[in-house]
Amino acid sequence: MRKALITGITGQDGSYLAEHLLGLGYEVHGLVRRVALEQPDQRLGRLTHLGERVVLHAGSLESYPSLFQVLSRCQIDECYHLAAQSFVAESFADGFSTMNTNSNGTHYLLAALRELQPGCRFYFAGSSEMFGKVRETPQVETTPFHPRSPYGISKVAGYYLTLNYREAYQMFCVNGMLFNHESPRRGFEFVTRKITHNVARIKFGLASELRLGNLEARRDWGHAADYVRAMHLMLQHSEPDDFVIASGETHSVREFCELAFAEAGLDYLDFVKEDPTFYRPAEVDLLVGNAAKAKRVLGWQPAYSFRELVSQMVAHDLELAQRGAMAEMFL
Ligand code: NAP
Ligand code: F7E
Repeated sequence: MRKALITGITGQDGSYLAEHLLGLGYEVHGLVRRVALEQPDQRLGRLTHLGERVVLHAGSLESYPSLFQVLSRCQIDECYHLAAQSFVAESFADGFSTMNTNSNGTHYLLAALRELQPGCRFYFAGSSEMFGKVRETPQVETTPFHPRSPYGISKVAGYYLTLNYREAYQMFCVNGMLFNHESPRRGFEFVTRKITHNVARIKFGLASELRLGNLEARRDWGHAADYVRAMHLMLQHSEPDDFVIASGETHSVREFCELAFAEAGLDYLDFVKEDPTFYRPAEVDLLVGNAAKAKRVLGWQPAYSFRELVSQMVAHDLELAQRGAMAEMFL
């Protein structure tokens, strides 16, 4: 039985990836912060439905010894490194801890793997935020980087660390260059879930308006369930390489609002207010990726359309609201 370790297993992607790997017959291990084991009800919510099927290990990305210990205990074939401070806006508020977790954390993990399990295949969760102020459209694997936030910079560092361990130590290290991907399990601070959550609140009379930042920013939004399949395919390829994963479509935040409110029979113009509080010091205006390489080399294909994604997220949040599960929506 193949064994995989997922860092960031409690997050959106970690939960979908764990499900996918279990379905493929893997033994799935997850690295979590100690506090997650102490407060499972609050912090392991996205894994509840998997019950005892995943083995959790306490460890911290900030501590090389803790990663070393976990990897000493558990022999693995594949390591999916998804843990990160992933909220771009927060990285402007605290760039130092974002850099520390995302860049140094990646370095610690790679160094521990090199020491203990150099044959293990390694996936790094790179991001379209590395392209930032884009130099060409659509963005592909060779598009130059121009990150616009500490988050983007930390991911560029992780990308080059991953590449360096591949080139210097001949380890099977892969960079996924994933564009935005969402789902009903998305964190509430990200714009898509902030919108669908508030559509439901407004529909049920629990809120009267939605304050957002830049409505004209454009993103390439796909579904997380599709994107975790690509992560797995990357580690099955005959050689380590880097791959863009994207839908190939771009939509503005305004369009997302229009569609999400319409799903609930509402007009977004009646509720959405633009609020400079949510503007970023430096914005990424436009992202759209071309995943032709992943489709050609890995045979990857997404199943969800943009409309299906929005519709599923709104339906989920309306159901939560309808069931009176508002407490869960505030988690
Ligand atoms: P997410 O929902 O925010 O999950 C982040 C995960 O990282 C959580 O499990 C979190 O654990 C863990 N984590 C954060 N700080 C940590 C620390 N200091 N030590 C240990 N664990 C820590 O993110 P996601 O959307 O699933 O994204 C997964 C990865 O893909 C991230 O690296 C993200 O940067 C990258 N990415 C995401 C997208 C996207 O659109 N979703 C696109 C490109 C790249 P807690 O539960 O304990 O906080
Ligand atoms: O913002 C604009 C905001 O926070 C999207 C992460 O998963 O994808 C994600 O990063 C856009 C930006 O995601 C609000 O200014 C307007 O232009 O949902 P977001 P993100 O910054 O694109 C990448 C690929 C990752 O790697 C990251 O980990 O929406 N926007 N008004 C807003 N954004 C938020 N959050 N809140 C607003 O009120």
